[in-house]
Amino acid sequence: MRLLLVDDDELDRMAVVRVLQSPKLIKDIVHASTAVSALKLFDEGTFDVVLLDYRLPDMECLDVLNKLTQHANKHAAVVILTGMVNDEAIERDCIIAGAQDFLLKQELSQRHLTKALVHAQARHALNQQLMETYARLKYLAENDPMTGLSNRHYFEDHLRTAISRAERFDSKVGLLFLDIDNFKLINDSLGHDTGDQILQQVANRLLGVIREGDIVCRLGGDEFAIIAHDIETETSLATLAQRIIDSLGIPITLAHTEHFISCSIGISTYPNCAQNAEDMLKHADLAMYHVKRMGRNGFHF
Ligand code: GH3
Repeated sequence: MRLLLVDDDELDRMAVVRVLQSPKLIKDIVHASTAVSALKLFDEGTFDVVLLDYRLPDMECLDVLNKLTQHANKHAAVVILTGMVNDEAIERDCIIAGAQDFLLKQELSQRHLTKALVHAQARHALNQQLMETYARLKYLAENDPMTGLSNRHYFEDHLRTAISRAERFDSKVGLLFLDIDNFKLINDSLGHDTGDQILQQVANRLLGVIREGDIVCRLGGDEFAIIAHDIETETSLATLAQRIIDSLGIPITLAHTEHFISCSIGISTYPNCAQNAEDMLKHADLAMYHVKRMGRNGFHF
């Protein structure tokens, strides 16, 4: 175990070192007397546990704790040490901010501290696993596994949120509903695997034409949707639709063979054509079918 011991009081640091004389547990103890030097050491090295004094001269404990626990690529269990009389509110705040334990300096014994460090490390490892599992499940719940785009579930949530935000800020939201033309023929003539690869290429091209912050989703099958935020005029959506048509008009090359595709796009806007997510989707869907009836490869409001 490699430990970063952060305390501005040298005598207190020495007391901890005396308590931790179990050489099997602690491989290395690195000392820091300020928050700034501790954070620098944390940036530069790898630690299993940080033992952090609650009162430091240069930074609030919770701020240091947040920086340690939210560090982009470093993970260590953090245990708070305090010389104050037990304060449950502070203890609770530290645990919520990610500390694994909160220990009173007056109560430190070798057995107590050793046990606390081992438990903190184990709890921290378990939390890491839970967080990774949560992130993986969230990704699977919100994304389409084949294209990596957001899925229908995410799309519906996001569209509702975008409309609420537009209502609050008096702005406009655009929705483009896109269906690839005659995709069944592609599958039937070239096989499902080639169809899948074409869908992946379509996803990449759509990601390549949208503005930063806008969202592309695969609703299912050969249907995609784009949510455009803060649109100024409907003309900007027509420009986006034409950019998509032009981008998908460039042949898709797979295994040295060019495949030609086109798409039909229906467009709706909030608040002009619809007042809620369901009606927006319905309106865009109807507009898309109008394009299909008119001969495909185009867009309609
Ligand atoms: P239209 O222009 O009228 O829309 O004709 P279409 O052939 O595209 O008709 P439709 O949209 O109904 O067909 C969608 C096809 O997409 C049918 C289905 O076999 C295919 N499909 C759905 N999901 C997938 C998938 O995940 N991979 C592949 N390769 N094909 C899929």
